[in-house]
Amino acid sequence: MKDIKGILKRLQIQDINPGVSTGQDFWEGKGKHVISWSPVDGSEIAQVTMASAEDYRRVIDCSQSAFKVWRAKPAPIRGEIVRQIGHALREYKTELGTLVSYEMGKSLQEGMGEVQEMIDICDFSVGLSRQLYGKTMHSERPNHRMYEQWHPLGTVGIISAFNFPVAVWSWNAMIALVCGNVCVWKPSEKTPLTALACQHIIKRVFAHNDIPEGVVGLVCGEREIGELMAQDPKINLLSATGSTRMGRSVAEQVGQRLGKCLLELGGNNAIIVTPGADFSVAVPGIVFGAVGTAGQRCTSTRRVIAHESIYEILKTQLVKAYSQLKIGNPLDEHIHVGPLIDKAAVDQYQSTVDVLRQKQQKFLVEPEVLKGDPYSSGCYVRPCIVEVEHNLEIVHQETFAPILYLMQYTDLNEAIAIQNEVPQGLSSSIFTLNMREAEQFLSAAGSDCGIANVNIGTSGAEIGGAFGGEKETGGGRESGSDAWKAYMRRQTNTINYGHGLPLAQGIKFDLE
Ligand code: UN1
Repeated sequence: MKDIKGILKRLQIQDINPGVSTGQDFWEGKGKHVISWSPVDGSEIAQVTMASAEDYRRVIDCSQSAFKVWRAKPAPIRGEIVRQIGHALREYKTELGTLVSYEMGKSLQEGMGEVQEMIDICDFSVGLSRQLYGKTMHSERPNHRMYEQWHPLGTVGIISAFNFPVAVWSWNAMIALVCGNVCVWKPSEKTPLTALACQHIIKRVFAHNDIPEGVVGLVCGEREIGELMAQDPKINLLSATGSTRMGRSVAEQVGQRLGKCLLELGGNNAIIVTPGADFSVAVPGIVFGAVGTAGQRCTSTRRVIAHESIYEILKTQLVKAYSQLKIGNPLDEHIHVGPLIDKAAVDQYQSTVDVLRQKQQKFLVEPEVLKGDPYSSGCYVRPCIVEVEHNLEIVHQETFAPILYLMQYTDLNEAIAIQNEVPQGLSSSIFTLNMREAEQFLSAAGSDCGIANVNIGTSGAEIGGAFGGEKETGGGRESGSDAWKAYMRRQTNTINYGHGLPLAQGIKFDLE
C-alpha cells in the first residue's frame, strides 16, 4: 500500500480542508462539510468545507477584477506562467497521480496518465500562447485594411466530473489562461481533494510571479453552485463535463441568458470489427476501452459490432481476455480494474444488468458485485460482456460501468447505421486492414461522432486533437487543434487609411 498519509501531507491536504480559493488565498466555505471517501478501501480520506452562494460570489467578484490585470499581460507572458504550472505538475506527478487513483479509483497507471495529460496540455498551451492567430482579408474598398483578432472572454467557469477529476479541468483552464481569461473551477463533489491538491500545487507559481488573486479560483460545492454558475451572467463561458442530463440543464439555463457554454457529455461508443481485422490489435483495444477506468470514461467502449464471419472467434477471444483481468486495489500496479466511484454507481450497474436479464439478453461473461476482501468498500464489480439486440432501449443509454454489448452485422453500411443509431456521438472506431472499409467509416456517410479512429480503441485520445462529440454529447470541442477559439471572442476590424469614405457594396451616399 502506498504511503497515502505522506502523499496527502506533501499535497497539503489536511483532515478538514477549506474548499474555496482565489489562488493563494484559501478559506472555509460556509456550505456543508463533505467527506471524501475512497472507493478503493472505503476509508474517509479527508473533509472539505464546501462553498456557499456567498463564497461563490466572492470568488466571482475577485475573478472579475483579476481579469483586468490578467488580460493586460501579453499572451506569451501568460504562456510563461502556464509553463511554470506544467513544471510544478511534473514535480508532483507521482503524488497527484496516486491521489487521483485513490480518490477516484482508476488504476495507478491511469492516474499517472491523467497527470501526464495535464502536463501535455500545459506544453501545448505554452506554444499556443504565441499562435492565437487571426486572419487578414482583402477589403473591397480602396485604402482599407481588414483583419480579425481574438480577445479573451472574461471569466471561464469549469464544471468537471469525477472520472477525470483533474485533466479535464486543465484542458479548459490552461487554454483559457493563455487566451487571457481567468477561471473558476467547480470540481465534482465526489473528488474534491484532487482539485484542492492542484490548487495547492499551482498557488506557488502565483506567489513567485505576483499573480493577483482571482486568476484561478476554486469553489468546491454541490449542485447548487453549478446552478449559480449556469445562471450567472458574470460567467462568460461555462464549460461543463458530465452527464447528458446535467448538460441539458446547464444549456437551458445558460441559453436563457444567451450566454456561452461548452458541453462535453455522455458517449455510447462503438467499435466495428471487420472480417479482415488484426485481432492482436483489436482484442486489447476493445478490452482496454471497455474496462479502463472501470468503464467510467465518456470515451469507454460500450458496444462492439462484429462481422458475422468473425463473430464467434472474436467472442471466444474476448471471453478469454476477460478471464485474465485482475480486479482489485488500483494502487497495485498489476491490477487492471479498480472500483466504481461509489455505491450509487454499483446500483446503476446492477439495475442495467437487471434490465438486460429481464429482456433475456445472454451474458458471455457474467456480471457480479464483488464482496469480501479486498472488495470491502462495496464498489467493485466484475466487467461483463453481453450479447444484445442492437436496438434495445437500454443499449442506447449510457451506463457508466464496465458492461460491454456485443452484436453482429452483415454488411458495413448496416454496421455504420447501428453505430450511429444511438443519441450520443462522442467516439467510435473501426478495426480493419481494408482501406475501403476504413475510408467508408471516416467519410461523411460514415461515423457521426466527434472522434473516429482506425485500429485503435475509442478511449485514450491525445490532447493535440480537438476533443468532443455530436448530438447528445453536446457539440463542444476542448483541448487541442483550434478548440481555443471557444475561449475567445472574435473581433473583425476594418481600418480606412484613405481620404474618402467609400462604402461597401458600392453604395453611394453623397451629401450636398
Ligand atoms: C472523459 O472521459 O471525460 O480520451 C475524458 C480519453 C481521455 C479523456 C476522457 N483522454 O479517454
